[in-house]
Amino acid sequence: MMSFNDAKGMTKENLTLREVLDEYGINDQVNVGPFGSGLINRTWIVRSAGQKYILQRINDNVFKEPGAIAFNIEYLARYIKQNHPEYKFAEPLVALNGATLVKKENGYYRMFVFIEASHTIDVVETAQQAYEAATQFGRFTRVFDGIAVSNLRITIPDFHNLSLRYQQFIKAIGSGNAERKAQAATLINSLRDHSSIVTGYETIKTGKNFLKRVTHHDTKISNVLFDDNNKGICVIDLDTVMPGYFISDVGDMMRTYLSPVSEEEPDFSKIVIREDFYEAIVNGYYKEMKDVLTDAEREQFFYAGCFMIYMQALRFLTDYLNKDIYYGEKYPGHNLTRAGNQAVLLQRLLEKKDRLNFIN
Ligand code: GN1
Ligand code: MG
Repeated sequence: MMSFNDAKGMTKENLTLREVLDEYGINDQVNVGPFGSGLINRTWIVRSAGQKYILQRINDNVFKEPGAIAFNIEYLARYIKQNHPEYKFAEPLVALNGATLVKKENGYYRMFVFIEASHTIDVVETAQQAYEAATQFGRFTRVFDGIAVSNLRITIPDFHNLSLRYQQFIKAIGSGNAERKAQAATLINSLRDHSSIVTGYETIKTGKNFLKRVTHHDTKISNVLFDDNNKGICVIDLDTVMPGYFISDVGDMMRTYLSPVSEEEPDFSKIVIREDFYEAIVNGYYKEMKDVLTDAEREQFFYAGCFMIYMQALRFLTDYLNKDIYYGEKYPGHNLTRAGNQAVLLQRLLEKKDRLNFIN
């Protein structure tokens, strides 16, 4: 935790944070420390005058148009105030200049009031947590069901376009680093062998009852706030909210809740599918969304998991072949391990297809 009470000896980064806080009218004594485990944006917790805030810098290599994020959040906030005022919507604070984004030399910042008596978790330990999270993400899409979804801006073009992710993977095999290609040869072949998941996506999305909805696109457990009784409060991290298919949200829950270990686990023998957690995702999501989804969508519930896990495996492996330009690495071969982990997760899920594909 860094104290910002004396400008002397402060790093350039901390001086910038200090300036950002000034733009929100926070000039008191503050303490600032790093927060959370996201891979893309930087996040800090700020303590000032008995109040806690979350401060974030948006990665504008990834989000090339941060204004689109602000537009979407403000658009959604207006809709929710009119139509579901009871819904807890995690809105950013308005800075003194009237905007929800503060631009500095090194990027865009925004800030939230920290919701008291809330916490996040990094690993799903109980089926009940999976149920709570699935309810929250289902509710999020449901409360926006009446909105003109095409008015939302695209914050990352082709973010969950599996066809494009597959093409990028094939391209990386062609142009990527030779040594890394050799290292990854087995995994490359195994992912190529599953390309029918891409064909599946191309077929289902052309169906007229497969709809674009307000989609979160990052439904990992750390994006749900829980209260002290471990009930879900709301969802956070709304940067990737844009029009999308429900398979993105349900699939990313399967990707991140079904196994007791995350994408970071190098011991793949620990990757297993917890069937009761699958059921919890179904029950939580359907509590909110069962009557909203069309028959055509409900038929793809199981496919959602394959879609997202496969896409994440492709993205990690593509990044490994491209020398970690997107995700970075904390140790040599990190993205290869992550990709291998996701490929095993996909395999484990597919093995359970007959047992899990029971709901519609
Ligand atoms: C990134 O930044 P973070 O951790 O919320 C990524 C997701 C991936 C995830 C994998 C904008 O999310 O799509 O699923 O890493 N977000 C972006 O951990 O690329
Ligand atoms: Mg995110």
